[in-house]
Amino acid sequence: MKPFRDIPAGNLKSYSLPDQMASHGYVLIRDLLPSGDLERLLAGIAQIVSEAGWLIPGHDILERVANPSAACGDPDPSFKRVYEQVFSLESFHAMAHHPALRQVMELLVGPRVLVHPKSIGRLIFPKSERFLVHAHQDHRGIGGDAESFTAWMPLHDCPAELGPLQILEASHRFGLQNTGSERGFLPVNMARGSGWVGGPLNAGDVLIFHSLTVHAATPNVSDRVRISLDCRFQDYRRAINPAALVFPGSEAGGRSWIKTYAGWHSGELQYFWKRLPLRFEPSRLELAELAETAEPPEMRARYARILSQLDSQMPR
Ligand SMILES: O=C(O)CCC(=O)C(=O)O
Repeated sequence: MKPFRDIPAGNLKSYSLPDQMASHGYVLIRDLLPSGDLERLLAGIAQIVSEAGWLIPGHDILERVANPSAACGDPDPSFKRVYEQVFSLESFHAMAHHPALRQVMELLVGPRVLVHPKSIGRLIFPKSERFLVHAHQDHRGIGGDAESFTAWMPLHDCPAELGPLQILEASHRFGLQNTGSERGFLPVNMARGSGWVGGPLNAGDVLIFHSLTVHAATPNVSDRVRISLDCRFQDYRRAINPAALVFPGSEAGGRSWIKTYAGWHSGELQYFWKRLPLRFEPSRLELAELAETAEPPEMRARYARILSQLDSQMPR
């Protein structure tokens, strides 16, 4: 496989990120995030997974040596219980707002940056094929305007054996590609693009890709849990899917922003998107219609949840 093209963070000014993105569907910026900031978040997450029994005792928890008998992943209930704790960390959400990342996003989308508030933490057990994220395009799940971007960052060095992400270069030029499967994954050999690129991604590196760029995780064949974050960004004048701001899968009593924020020290990053003039796609009117007409019935219930959470969060 061809190695990633990369840009050293110190040399950003020599490149046009929009041009690089338009040509290749991704940009990899090396050494963008300071190791101390990543390590603080890694320590917080490692503490949670260690207390859950996911790590072999007797090692430095930052080394994340996995306890194979605890192996789990989404949607296992044992995984979800631990993930809720990670998702509630103030430092977890703060990473998407890191000034270095914001600066790069401004170079890419302009000054009106919208950070999608639901960053995703990947806690990937080794040798657990069933949790491998296969080839897909984020736009299929994220919706809204296709001109949105994912930033993927490991919180520790991620050599090939830990299962870093790989990218199908220039695949964003082919629009939404046929998946042929319910789960939205693309058969690797049929996905269109100009060849897969990959390689080690280290702490501090940030891999940013277009919402239509095909990408896939590689298997974690090490003995350690891989911990990474993926965060999404766009220009806030472009449409956003309201599902990105609420918890469409959560029935009453499930995950909520109130619960997420319960232990936070600062209000600065809470509900930050309410201050922005957002345009929703689907609109509230369309959501109301979808809540009546969408098929199957579970989708109607989902749209109804999105609308009711949106209305209580951002009354009209
Ligand atoms: O980190 C992973 O395993 C998958 C990440 C991914 O698919 C994404 O960031 O969209």
